Amino acid sequence: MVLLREEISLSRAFINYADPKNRPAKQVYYFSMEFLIGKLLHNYLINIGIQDIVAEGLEELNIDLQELLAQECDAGLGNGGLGRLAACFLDSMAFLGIAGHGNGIRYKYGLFEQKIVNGYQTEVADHWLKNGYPWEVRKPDKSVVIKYKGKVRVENINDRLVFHHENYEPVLAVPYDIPIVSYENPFLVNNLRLWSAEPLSSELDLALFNQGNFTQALSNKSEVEAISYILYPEDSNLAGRELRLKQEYFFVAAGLATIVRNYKKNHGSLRDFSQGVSIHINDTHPALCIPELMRILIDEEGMDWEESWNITVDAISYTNHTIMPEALEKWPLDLFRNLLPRITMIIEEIDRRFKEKLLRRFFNSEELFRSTPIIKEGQIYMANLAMIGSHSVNGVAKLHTEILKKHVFKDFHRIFGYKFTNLTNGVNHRRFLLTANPLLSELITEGIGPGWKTNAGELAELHRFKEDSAFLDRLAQVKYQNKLRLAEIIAKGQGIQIDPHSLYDVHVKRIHAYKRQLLNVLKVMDLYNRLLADPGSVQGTYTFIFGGKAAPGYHYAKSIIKLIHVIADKINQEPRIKEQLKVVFMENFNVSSAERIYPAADLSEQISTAGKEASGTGNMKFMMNGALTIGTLDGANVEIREAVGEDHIFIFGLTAEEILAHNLNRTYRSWDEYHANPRLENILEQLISKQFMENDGEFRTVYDSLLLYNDEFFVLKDFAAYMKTFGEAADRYAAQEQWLRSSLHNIAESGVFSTDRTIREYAHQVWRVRCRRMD
Ligand code: 26W
Repeated sequence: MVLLREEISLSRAFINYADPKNRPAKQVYYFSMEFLIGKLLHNYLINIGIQDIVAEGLEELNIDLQELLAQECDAGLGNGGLGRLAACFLDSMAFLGIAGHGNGIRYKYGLFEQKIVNGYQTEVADHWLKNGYPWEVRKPDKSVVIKYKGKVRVENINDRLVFHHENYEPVLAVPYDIPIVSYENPFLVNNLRLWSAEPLSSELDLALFNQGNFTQALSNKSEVEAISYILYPEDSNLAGRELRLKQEYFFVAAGLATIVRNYKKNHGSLRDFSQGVSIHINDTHPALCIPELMRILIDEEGMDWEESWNITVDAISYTNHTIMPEALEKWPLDLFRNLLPRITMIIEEIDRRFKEKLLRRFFNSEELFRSTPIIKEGQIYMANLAMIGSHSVNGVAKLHTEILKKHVFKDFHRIFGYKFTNLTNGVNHRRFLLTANPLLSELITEGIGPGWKTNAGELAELHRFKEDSAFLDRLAQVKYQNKLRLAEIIAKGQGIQIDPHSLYDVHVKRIHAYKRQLLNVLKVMDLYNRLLADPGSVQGTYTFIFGGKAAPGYHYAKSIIKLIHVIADKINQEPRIKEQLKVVFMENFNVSSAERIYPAADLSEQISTAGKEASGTGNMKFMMNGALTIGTLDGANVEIREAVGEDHIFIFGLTAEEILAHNLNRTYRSWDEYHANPRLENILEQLISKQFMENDGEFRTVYDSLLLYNDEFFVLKDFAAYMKTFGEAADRYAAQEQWLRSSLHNIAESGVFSTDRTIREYAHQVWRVRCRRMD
């Protein structure tokens, strides 16, 4: 602690950085196109340790802290898992005393707000800055000029090629800084720097205005501002648009310019750059860090290629977050060359040198030449660039990393085997447990003391209470209170009464075919059919809670949302079963609503097609809040099962290997499943029947995806196993004490899924930086 205070004051005085003992700590920069930070005030109060004092003070003024907290807007500068992970990482870096900073884009409009109209998703722009944002500080003096388009003129000066970028279109990148406050260490404040695009000079526009060229003046301005206008809402689909590429270069070039400027100020030269700086690229969206750093080192610093390349590779590390082929970024070479002429030259040279080396080492391996180059058939493959230009590549869960090594990047694994590591994701347990679930946090602290807040591994001490029925009772009480709170929110928001004694079966995440919300819907339909046919056939009461946004252009996902609503209406209004089943769709699922939903869940739905979900992090948030998981052997579910043991999780379905084998040998025929299971046959016919669905034919595409197009995501194949396992979960829930024991067991084992653990691993294995706390 004292050390940190000293460092802060040191940085203000004159320091001789040549003296190794005065070297500032290694800086880590986390480049991400998305930071889904949610609200910050509560987080700040808890981290600084003043929540109670502030609450008391406000009370004297007749202000309720909770009401005040609700006023803050939810900063939704991200789509889902990748963006939320980045936000959790910032928090853990600050907590661990790493000088780690975020670098991203200050989108004027964040992720759209979802409004449900007659069961359909509609999108409303998220104007989160409309009342100003209290946590940001604009730093105009730290602005950077970004250069697009134009031409590169090459000159030979004393046998050295010198590159001049001319006639470019300049854009001003203006930074806004948001403080990231460390938990229980107010002296350590890291920075999230978000860049906003502005026209370079307002006089320029004024000149055009004065010439009477109003539209052009305005269009220049809006063309420039468009760069930081909106977050692309596709969560796993490539939108190959020029604007997105502009965005990617924008925050990369602005961020690197600042980093290099600071480094030079402190160290003079860039020779040891990679010893003082780590640059992490969150998926391939910031992969232009590689050619941009090369450009700076070569064109601006006059270094030669080899030295620049060594520094670049040594400084940069890359995380892959998806294996979905449609999410792997590629760009047309022509588009690239036109927008970023010098960067394209550098990528071409990286590619040429890479191929040359490949030829020397693997001269007779054709597959390698086919799969690994950066430029192929007129396209630039960003993952290949990231793989070649960084010293470390990691997947986000064990299974995911294995799939990368064995399949997606199999050929790269042959070449760069030493670069691959696995770093399983985590979540910030201080946000998703300590802050989001105060009742459970109090109970835990009463039981095992407060140490778990700074060392999540200590949650394991909760095992002591597994035979303590008084403690289990209190755990049940806490869950009940949280369920009651959610029931009130639902009653108020949508007028649906749900029973807080029912099993809350929760499926919240982005809506996507591979995440298989449809499988869950088929389950609900089956329970409904069975109950109607034979009222005694299903025991227990259930509330099925769905939530999540569909990408605006993703029609299939949007039909799933509508389908959930149609089923909900049918079930919630059916007098014969409405006491036993309820279906709710939570509108506009975001970080803030997530914080209310996880604490109230009993059963966590993690049912993606095995091999498709890189990790998942919702699964971890549910677990920490005492929900049991029903899921496939996919992503981090595999590791959750390892942690809790198979008795405390409900696993079903095909494995990733089995799915792979089916796809390879074409052995799956969805019609077989349909014919083999009369219940399934019935449900599928209901999907397209007039008497069940008000709009005839509306769900024909869903039906066709399952039968005509052979069910790409194995929904029908896994249906029977899912129903059986759901039945087991329901039985366990009926045996309350057993359920509670499993719930406690899940909480106790969740410590390993704190991002404090994940970030320690990144620090040691990837960034080679010390954590100043507990290292
Ligand atoms: C080019 C469009 C695009 C946009 C976003 C492609 C891909 C993405 C992300 C990589 C998608 C994403 O958020 N992936 C999720 O990352 C989480 C954090 O690692 C994982 O937990 C999820 O399993 C993974 O789907």
